[in-house]
Amino acid sequence: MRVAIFVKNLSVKDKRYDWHLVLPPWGNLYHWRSTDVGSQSRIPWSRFFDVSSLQKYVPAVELHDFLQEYPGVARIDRVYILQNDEDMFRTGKFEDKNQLIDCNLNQTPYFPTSSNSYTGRFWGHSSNITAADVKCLIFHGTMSDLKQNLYPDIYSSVMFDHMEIPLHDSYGSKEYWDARRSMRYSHTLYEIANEYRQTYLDSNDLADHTEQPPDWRKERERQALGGPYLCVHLRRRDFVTARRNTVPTIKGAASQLNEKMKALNLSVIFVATDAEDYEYNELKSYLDKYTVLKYSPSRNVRTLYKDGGIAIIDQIICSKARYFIGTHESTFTFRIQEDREIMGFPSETTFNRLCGKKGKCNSGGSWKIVWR
Ligand SMILES: Nc1nc2c(ncn2[C@@H]2O[C@H](COP(=O)(O)OP(=O)(O)O)[C@@H](O)[C@H]2O)c(=O)[nH]1
Ligand SMILES: [Mg+2]
Repeated sequence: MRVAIFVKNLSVKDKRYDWHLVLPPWGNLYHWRSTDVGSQSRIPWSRFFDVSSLQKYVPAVELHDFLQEYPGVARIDRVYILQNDEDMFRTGKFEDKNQLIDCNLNQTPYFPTSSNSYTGRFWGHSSNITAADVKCLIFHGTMSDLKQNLYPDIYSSVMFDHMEIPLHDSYGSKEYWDARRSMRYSHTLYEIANEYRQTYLDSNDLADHTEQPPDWRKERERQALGGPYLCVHLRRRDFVTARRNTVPTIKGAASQLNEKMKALNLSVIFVATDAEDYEYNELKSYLDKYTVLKYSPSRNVRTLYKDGGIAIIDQIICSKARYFIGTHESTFTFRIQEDREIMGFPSETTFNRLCGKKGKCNSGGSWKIVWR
């Protein structure tokens, strides 16, 4: 999101250069555990997202298209490895900083080669990408402050590593939401989710008022109803230990769901979760008054779309539920809430979360969409 906005601003504000955002492939995420779906690296952006929709927001190309521009081995003119200023984190005194230092090359994933260039993993493309120069940059500031490092008259391609370090210029602004609305999932993932909704949840976009115009730029404020089911995002695994105070036990989650279902007059619960099977079965056993469902992908879908695609299908299904309950401070939950905001669900059906052991908590805040 931050990078899309950054490059979009460059391309709008400075027409002398034909700025493009290069979308590197996905891969090797900590959460992707399946070992029976083939390789989960070098997955092109278009497997998960609708690149042509994003291109209506920012000039963007996939890495494989970028590589086409280079006969033989591609050479990135400069790589910046962004680093936090440890002193600021120690003292708590934060100020803008943009300080170039020589890297300790033993501690970076890039290595000088004999031919005056650097090699490295480069998203699994180590054999056809090199860098002319690698520098470390101690940085504190917002995305737009990075502009001073581009030197477009000298460099035609610049890569930033650790781009999580710069802050949003305006999180939650109209600009943010424009970029977010342009980031749609791939058509096939919507189709798979829609087929599941129709077959198991009696849900479709027409009946649920969850249609999206083909072009996000033509999208207007509207009101969604959602399919006749509640979706819960039940985040487990690392959250169970790392956030023990805000994450409920399975039994606690079930009792909160039982209560909610009574109030909502629904009979179907869709569960999106990274839980182990035994946890899911335990949850189900406490909810026997209701139909409890989980998306189980076919072998074919798993092999093609892998753990990342399955996660997106879960998110799409949850985004179209009549009522949603998420997990506190899970970004997976946040993205579902954003999609629901875009479709126009009433806030009270979106900004809900499971409470921790005490069973009572506030909603966890609501990031409402901004249209104008
Ligand atoms: N299929 C599926 N995967 C999930 C679910 N919850 C978490 N995951 C996986 O775990 C990852 C969680 O990482 P992230 O998106 O950073 O969210 P956070 O860690 O919950 O803040 C997701 O990207 C998925 O790969 C879920 O409900 N369904
Ligand atoms: Mg995470």
